[in-house]
Amino acid sequence: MAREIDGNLIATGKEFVVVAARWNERFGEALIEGAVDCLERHGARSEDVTVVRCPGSFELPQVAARVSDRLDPDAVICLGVLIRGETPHFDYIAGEATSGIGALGREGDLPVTYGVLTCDTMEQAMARSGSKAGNKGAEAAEAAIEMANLYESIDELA
Ligand code: RBF
Repeated sequence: MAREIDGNLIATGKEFVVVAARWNERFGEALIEGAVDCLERHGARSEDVTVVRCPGSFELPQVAARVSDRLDPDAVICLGVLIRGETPHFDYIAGEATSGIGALGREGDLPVTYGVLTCDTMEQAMARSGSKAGNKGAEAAEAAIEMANLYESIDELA
């Protein structure tokens, strides 16, 4: 039978850094709350979870790279809220944040997960950062737990 590996959702004993952009703060704080709550419910100790706030989503990859290097956690979770305005900035910033976070995950040693909302309206931002229709911060945190355990399982096989 084929060997199968995957990552479990046990966060006990693991360290996480949540990097969060300050823009659209009301929704951003709800994403942070969702992420931290998810990590702790899965067993992470509160002293093993660090929240780092940066100016905006454009800066997420820069700060995520820095904390990966200096704090060496088991995974980094990036959170931000972009709401489409009248300017093309939305697309530029969303593109930079998305490709920068992806590149860091590929090129660095750690899992880096993506909880950046790209919304047309405030209503969408509310729905994606709430507790009823789902909280994308919690989803990104859950992915980070799974990825941290998956990397551990892969390393054990190596
Ligand atoms: N950052 C966000 O995280 N979400 C936004 O919706 C957002 N909108 C912006 C719109 C404009 C026109 C500009 C110039 C910046 C915006 N930023 C936003 C901030 C950006 O990510 C970055 O922090 C700043 O441009 C400073 O480098």
